[in-house]
Amino acid sequence: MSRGVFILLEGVDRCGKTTQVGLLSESSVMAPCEKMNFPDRTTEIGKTINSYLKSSLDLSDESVHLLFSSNRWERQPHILECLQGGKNIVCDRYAYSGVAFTNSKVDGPALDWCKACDVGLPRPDAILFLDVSQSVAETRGGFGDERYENTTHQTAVRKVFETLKTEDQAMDNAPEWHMVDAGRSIEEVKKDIEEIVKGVKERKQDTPIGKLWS
Ligand code: Z5A
Repeated sequence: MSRGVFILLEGVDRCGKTTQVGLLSESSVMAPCEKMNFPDRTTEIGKTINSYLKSSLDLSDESVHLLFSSNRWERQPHILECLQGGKNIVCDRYAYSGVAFTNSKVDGPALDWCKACDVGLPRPDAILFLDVSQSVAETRGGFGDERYENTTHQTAVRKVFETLKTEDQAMDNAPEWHMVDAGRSIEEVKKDIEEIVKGVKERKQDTPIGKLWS
């Protein structure tokens, strides 16, 4: 039996990740499929992260970064269990958001420090980066409700994502990166994503599960 594949959707705020993760998880291309998202606000750690994002709790940049990372490590056994059992995973944000949102802060922790906490997590097979201009993202529902949802920070976040892509592309064992134009209609973006995922499955489902950034 082939293992499951691990598809990660990343991007700036309001790029449409949640919408497309939902659609992809219901598509026959990904069946059988488990849908995940980070932060997972349902756990005790996730509840603390939620308070931080809603600005009802203040934490140092390092402290909250470690909580975001820990929130992924607490799901590591389940991720491995799914993949080993032949279940595909589609995930809304992961360690890439973790590094991008922390390292982009003014005087934020160094890139290597940010990455170190997530080294060894299950490695996604592919990152589909939903690319949408900042001006379009800000016209979409709900922008500005939470911490980090401001133009200056989101612009800095984009630059770190670009750096992470460049670093991954220089590594032998890294996820495939695919840039998806997310400024189009929901249906057009969905079709593109499904085509990409078909190819990823063919290339990856008979390879070993990798470890992130190692
Ligand atoms: N964060 C962090 O700091 N460290 C970490 O380790 C991790 C995360 C994992 C919360 O993340 C914050 O946590 C986030 C990063 C930080 N901060 N910011 N910014 P989250 O994932 O829980 O929440 P979010 O980033 O704010 O995601 P979102 O609001 O769910 O946005 P989205 O998933 O990209 O978009 P959406 O919900 O699918 O769509 C937004 C709206 O646009 C909605 O009304 C849709 O109907 C509409 N939409 C979607 N697609 C389209 C298209 N194609 N056309 C037109 N309209 C569309």
